[in-house]
Amino acid sequence: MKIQQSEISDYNKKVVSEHAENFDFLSSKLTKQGKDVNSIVAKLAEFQVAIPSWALGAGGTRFGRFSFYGEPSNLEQKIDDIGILHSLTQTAGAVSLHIPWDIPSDYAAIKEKADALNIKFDAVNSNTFQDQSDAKESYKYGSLSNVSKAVREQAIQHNLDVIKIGDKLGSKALTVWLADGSCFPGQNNFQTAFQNTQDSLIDIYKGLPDDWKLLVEYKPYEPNFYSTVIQDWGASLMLANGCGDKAYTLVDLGHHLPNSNIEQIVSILQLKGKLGGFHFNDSKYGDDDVTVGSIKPYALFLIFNELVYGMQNNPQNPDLAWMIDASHNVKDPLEDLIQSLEAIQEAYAKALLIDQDALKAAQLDNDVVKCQEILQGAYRTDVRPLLEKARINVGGVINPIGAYRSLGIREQLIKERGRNTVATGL
Ligand code: PSV
Ligand code: MN
Repeated sequence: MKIQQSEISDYNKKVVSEHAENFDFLSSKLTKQGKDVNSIVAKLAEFQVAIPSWALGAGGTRFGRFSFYGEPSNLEQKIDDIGILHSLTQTAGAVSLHIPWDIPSDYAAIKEKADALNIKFDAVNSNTFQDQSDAKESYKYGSLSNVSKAVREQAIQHNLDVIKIGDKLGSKALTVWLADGSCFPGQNNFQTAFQNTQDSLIDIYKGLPDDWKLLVEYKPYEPNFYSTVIQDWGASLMLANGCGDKAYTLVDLGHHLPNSNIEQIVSILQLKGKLGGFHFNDSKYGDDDVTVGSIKPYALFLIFNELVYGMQNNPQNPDLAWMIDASHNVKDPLEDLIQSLEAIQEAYAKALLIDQDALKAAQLDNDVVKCQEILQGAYRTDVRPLLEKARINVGGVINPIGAYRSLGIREQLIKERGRNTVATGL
């Protein structure tokens, strides 16, 4: 199904007067503070976040999975779902594929569909954390780090195949996340596992087209519970540096031990020109993968403060691959993704409100109280009218969740696809 532009404008007509009132009030307040409202709105409209092809169905846990009715059951339908998200929000203009879950059967057709919906193919993700039914070797004891050369070769070849698939679609980055590690002390030799991983990544890197990036994701635990080979940003950065200029660290918000200072990590990586990608989600305890901004919105804002600073001051760091990497066991996946997109935009808008010159002056004066006032002044501003304006300007809806419900989109998807469809993914 496809949302018609007329449905969007009809919906907007119903809520535009309330929006206009709120926007005018905020805009005049911000203008008095010396802010360039139009430029903030334009930046919000430009900011696009990739939707992972595995987040369009309901997630699950190791205890069970309760599917959500009308889930997409093939890649075409997944792209349709992202088209719905993009029509409403105008901020979901990309898809990130996970291979082999989402190998296109007809490349030209899938490209044509994505083009028609204005969706680009962002980073492609390899999967060496599950065994495939036709695989010769098993990843039970690791993939790129495995003590067996045959297993490592199979995993390297899989990554090279993923690059080929992405290349046909216009992707420009490969994201590697390894589940490799150990569950018990003594199970692995840390040095051997790390060196094997570095050597394997170098082999993959050799097959990377010139205009591609290799993004190395880290994670401290799970599914291995004693150690992971790429446990943190330091390990990822060492491996990226060991590969070369086109390799970068990828930060996933959920891949840190509780209370890690993620804003400091992204800041220093940008200073070194080595932050390549970003996976958004939120968590309370571990890699919980819940809706972005649902638990720690202030932490997300502080991270965006550093990202905005880096985008403005670190030309040595390339543009980032932004992606939502969340899962939702009890919500409509599309509604959940809309909430995540909104939370990302909100944190970005608030970070754009920070007066960076005033903050720098307060830092130079060691005026700690003023520094906090500047940050929290921006954080406490209700920026939603700016997001609404950004969406209106580029053909989106004022209130995406409101429109999704009033247009009865899930009901239409159930009618088209049936109740018992199940999406590929975890
Ligand atoms: C692993 O937890 C991860 O964050 C990686 O990005 C994977 O590719 C993704 O989740 C999906 O399993
Ligand atoms: Mn991730």
